[in-house]
Amino acid sequence: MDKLIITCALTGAEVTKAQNPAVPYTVAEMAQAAKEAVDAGAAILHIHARHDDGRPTQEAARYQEILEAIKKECPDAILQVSTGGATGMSREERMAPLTLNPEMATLDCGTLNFGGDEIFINTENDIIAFAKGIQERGIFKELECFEKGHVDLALRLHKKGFITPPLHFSFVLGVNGGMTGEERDVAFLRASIPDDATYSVAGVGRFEFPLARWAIKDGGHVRVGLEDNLYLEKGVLASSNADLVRKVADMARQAGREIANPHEARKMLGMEARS
Ligand code: KMH
Ligand code: ZN
Repeated sequence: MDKLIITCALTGAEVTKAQNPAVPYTVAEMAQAAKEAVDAGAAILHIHARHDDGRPTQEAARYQEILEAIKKECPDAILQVSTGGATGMSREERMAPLTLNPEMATLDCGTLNFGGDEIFINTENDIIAFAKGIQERGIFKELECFEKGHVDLALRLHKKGFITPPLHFSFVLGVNGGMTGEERDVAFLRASIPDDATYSVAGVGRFEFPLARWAIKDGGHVRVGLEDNLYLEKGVLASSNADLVRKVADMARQAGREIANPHEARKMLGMEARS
């Protein structure tokens, strides 16, 4: 079986230090969390920007500071910027980090309820605009799908030529408003993508490790991190992003799967070499 690609979602836009003091906000905290996560086995870092007080931002200048600081600590890691940002942000605002030409970016493939009154809006035209902005810069995309309709829409836009291969999906399951992260859910999604597509799972909250275990066995890849889950186990807060990465890396090794380094991950995903 292929080696396991671990992505670490370092901070997200929603979780706070009040919930877990290890959630990084500042540039220095992001860089340190990134280094620890990579040392623990992460090949890809999923990056949101926050202000020092924790407010999420998509400002290119802030992303630039973060990307530079992370690159200094982990020059080989694959840096994946979020174009999801936070709910309520405009399309233009969310696209700003693409101007920095990162190696990888998320492409969110549909709208969903996001708890309370929040709606994470990704209309068909939004998705087409994001896909264009990502692809015309030669950025590698990860197709973020929070439920089956998102997979279907991504495949429809692929058929129409708006989303070009290689197709690499991320099944983000367990959001309050999206699909849950039971085994039957991920099996259904996995069976819905083309045979030559790759995928990673990101289980939110209590779904993080059961989904990881499933994907490790199935030959998929895994995302963990404080954006998705604050706990190492029930009632025990993770003391760092690296804690979560280490746990999934140990699970993989115990199951006989080796961990991919960033170089191997690029090859496995079909990422083009960029100068
Ligand atoms: N923060 C969520 C509203 C992504 O990074 O592309 C969206 C999100 C998805 O986290
Ligand atoms: Zn995200």
